[in-house]
Amino acid sequence: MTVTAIPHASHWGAFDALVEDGQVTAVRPFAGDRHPGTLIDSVPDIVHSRTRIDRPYVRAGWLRGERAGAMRGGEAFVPVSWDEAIRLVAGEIGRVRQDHGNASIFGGSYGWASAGRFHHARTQLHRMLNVAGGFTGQVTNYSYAAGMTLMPHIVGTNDCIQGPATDWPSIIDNAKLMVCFGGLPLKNGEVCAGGAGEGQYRHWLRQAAASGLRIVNISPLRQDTPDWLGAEWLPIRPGTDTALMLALAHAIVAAGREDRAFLATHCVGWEKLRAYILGEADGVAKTPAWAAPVTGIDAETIAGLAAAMAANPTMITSAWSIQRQDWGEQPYWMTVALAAITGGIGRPGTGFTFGYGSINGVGNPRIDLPVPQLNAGRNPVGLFIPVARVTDMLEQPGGGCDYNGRWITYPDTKLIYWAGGNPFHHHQDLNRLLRAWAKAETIVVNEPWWTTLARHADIVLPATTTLERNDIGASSRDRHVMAMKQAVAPQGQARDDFAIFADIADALGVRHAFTEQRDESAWLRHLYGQARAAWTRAGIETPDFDAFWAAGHVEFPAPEKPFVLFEDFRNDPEANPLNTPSGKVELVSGTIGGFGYDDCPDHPVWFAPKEWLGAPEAGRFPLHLLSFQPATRLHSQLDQGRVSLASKVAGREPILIGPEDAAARGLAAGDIVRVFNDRGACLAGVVVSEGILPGVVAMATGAWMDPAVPGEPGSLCVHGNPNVLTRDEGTSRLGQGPVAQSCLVEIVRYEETAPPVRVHEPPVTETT
Ligand SMILES: Nc1nc2c(c(=O)[nH]1)N[C@H]1C(S)=C(S)[C@@H](COP(=O)(O)OP(=O)(O)OC[C@H]3O[C@@H](n4cnc5c(=O)[nH]c(N)nc54)[C@H](O)[C@@H]3O)O[C@H]1N2
Ligand SMILES: Nc1nc2c(c(=O)[nH]1)N[C@H]1C(S)=C(S)[C@@H](COP(=O)(O)OP(=O)(O)OC[C@H]3O[C@@H](n4cnc5c(=O)[nH]c(N)nc54)[C@H](O)[C@@H]3O)O[C@H]1N2
Ligand SMILES: [Mo]
Repeated sequence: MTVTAIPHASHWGAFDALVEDGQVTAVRPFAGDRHPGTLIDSVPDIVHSRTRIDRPYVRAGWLRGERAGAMRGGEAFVPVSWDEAIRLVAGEIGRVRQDHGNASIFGGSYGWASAGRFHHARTQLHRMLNVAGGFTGQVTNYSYAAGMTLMPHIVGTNDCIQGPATDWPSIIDNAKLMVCFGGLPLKNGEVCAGGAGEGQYRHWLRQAAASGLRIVNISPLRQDTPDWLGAEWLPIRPGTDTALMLALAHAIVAAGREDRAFLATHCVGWEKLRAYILGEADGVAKTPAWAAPVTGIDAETIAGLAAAMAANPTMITSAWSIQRQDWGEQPYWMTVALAAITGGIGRPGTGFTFGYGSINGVGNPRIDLPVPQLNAGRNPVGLFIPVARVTDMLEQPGGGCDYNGRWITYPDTKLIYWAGGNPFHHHQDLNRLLRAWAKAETIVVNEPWWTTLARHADIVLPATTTLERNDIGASSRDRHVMAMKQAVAPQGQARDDFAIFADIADALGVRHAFTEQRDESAWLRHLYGQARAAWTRAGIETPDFDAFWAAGHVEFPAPEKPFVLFEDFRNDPEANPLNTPSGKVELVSGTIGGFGYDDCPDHPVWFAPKEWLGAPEAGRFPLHLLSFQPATRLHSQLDQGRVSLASKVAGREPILIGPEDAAARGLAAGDIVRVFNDRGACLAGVVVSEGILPGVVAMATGAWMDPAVPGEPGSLCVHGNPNVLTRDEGTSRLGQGPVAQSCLVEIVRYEETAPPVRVHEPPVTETT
């Protein structure tokens, strides 16, 4: 049998798909990737899989007219033809916009979808709904909502989170110390949104290890830095980073080592923040001795680290995780303040950047060039909710929330359309979401797989995977633009999201507005051509589309000199002010103070989280649950692939627990446990680890939620999705970000016979 190698790319790396007899049988890492990851090994399993949706389906009860009020998830699905499915979906969009207005269509559809800049499901959905009159959308993201809402007020930009960061060569050449809140976990470098050509993160961590840079891993988990990095581990109680940062600041100020010149010339509000740190404002000096019982780190260690930070060029980085918790704005604001106090901002290799350890490509040297991008068009409705307020929106039509200085009124949602995201993975308190989900009359989902989301839809439309279509992969953090060539025919009756939406648009009379009369091939040329024009303007020579497609990729040249964030501002703050009201770093923000939010005042403060190990409820639920990013998949994607399946313990999602906490509960490695709190319960498989702070347990996100009784809120998730346990609340009225990491639980051995995990099998379907 002949084997053909087809170049392709994904969020988890670039590869050649090896195709035999119409099947992807294996993958081979992209030859240009010096540090390929292992998640690509799951690709053949997900393309050809029992979990694929073979044809369009409709929920049986929906066909009988059981709509608003129906609890989804437990009923059989009835197969329908594509023509019928398109007619039903277009009919519902038409009916809802006519009877209730376009704002009653919720099309936020948050999620990563697949790599590829044209067939990006969420963008395609937004384009279709926009030409159909608009929809209620979502702003910010689950990754760093609190941070991205805060930073423009503080430093005038989000570049320190999502833009070009002070690069690794600059850190390695100039910093002597790197202080990492949330560590630099190797696992998170396995992915890069949009499709990267190289595992850059692994490369730069190796370079940092070889350079002798002193790295401090401040995290409840030792594994948040790989052993070979030689980092020091400071185990911290979850949710207390702000207290530690305040104490570091106190020790530096008490020693008279703060960078007074920088604080005077480049910052506003230092006096007020200083008074708070010293306790002049509230009578509580934020000393290392004060922070010790809060953080679990002894005062001497804190003072020692503060002295090292004052004496050495220091890069401070905070993982995105530390703001996905109660008052998540505070640790981020305090990170900036600490970098201002140590004076490193805008100097080579020092200062701060968020998320060096959060995703592949942060700090990867790259000339700032645009990548091909599909435009979603303009939303005539213009209504949005902060991304994580989706359950609130469904629960309280006409209600609303504060968000970043404005009031957001929730619409009366009748129709939900999701393509390219998985709220039954990503959202917190999934039992509450399941109840609120019943408010909708119709829920439409495009999905390649029978995910927990697809199982909770009314109309399910089978989408192709990237291997079944042509696309262009690219990320703003990588120097490659990758051809993603079709490797196999669409599986079953699956269709591209673009084709599905083109037909829905057709039924609504707006086909040309949606397609602009281009097919896939014309779109790829068009998007590449637009980006190439920008590259040419920037003086970068690149091949034309045909040459790019034939070669399989384009690689941009590396920049000639290291990039330093805020360098121009540092050198001349008058000539290069920040885009803040003062033009400076706002240690105190008059704008935020003006909002009058008691949960996000005008300067960084320590607030005890609502759920943490220092709280009284810690009696009933004495363990802090971290639900971090999975090493073996991307969120819920690839869960049915070999890499994720191999990591399960007794078929369940693993939970890390320390030896003392395990012994206290009579637990051993390999046991199945019930993890629970008042919000829900799931099963998990025990992994005993020395490298976890006592009182803390950790489970990755993304195991497909598998309720023992589908459709019943509160039913035990037999597979191990931690979001049946997490709390659904905003970080504060400023950012309204999710707070998944602030979560207490208890664990007991599961004594009964554990029900089988069924979510990786198709649900019950009726025959026509
Ligand atoms: N407890 C807890 N929860 C968390 C987090 C946490 O740390 N803890 N992290 C949060 C974060 S940071 C994020 S970003 C979110 C991630 O949440 P999501 O981005 O929603 O997670 P994914 O599993 O990537 O979901 C993408 C969905 O798109 C589908 N899909 C893929 N390709 C296509 C396609 O071509 N067409 C269509 N129609 N569908 C496609 C996939 O099958 C999958 O169901 O999770 C959040 N949730
Ligand atoms: N392999 C893989 N990589 C991924 C993803 C994936 O799904 N799979 N998802 C990607 C996405 S969308 C995102 S947003 C990023 C997220 O990037 P991050 O948010 O940085 O990732 P997490 O793994 O949630 O958290 C990093 C570490 O922070 C630690 N931590 C948690 N709470 C605290 C705390 O209160 N204090 C301190 N000091 N440490 C704490 C945890 O031990 C955890 O391992 O990851 C990306 N990378
Ligand atoms: Mo994320």
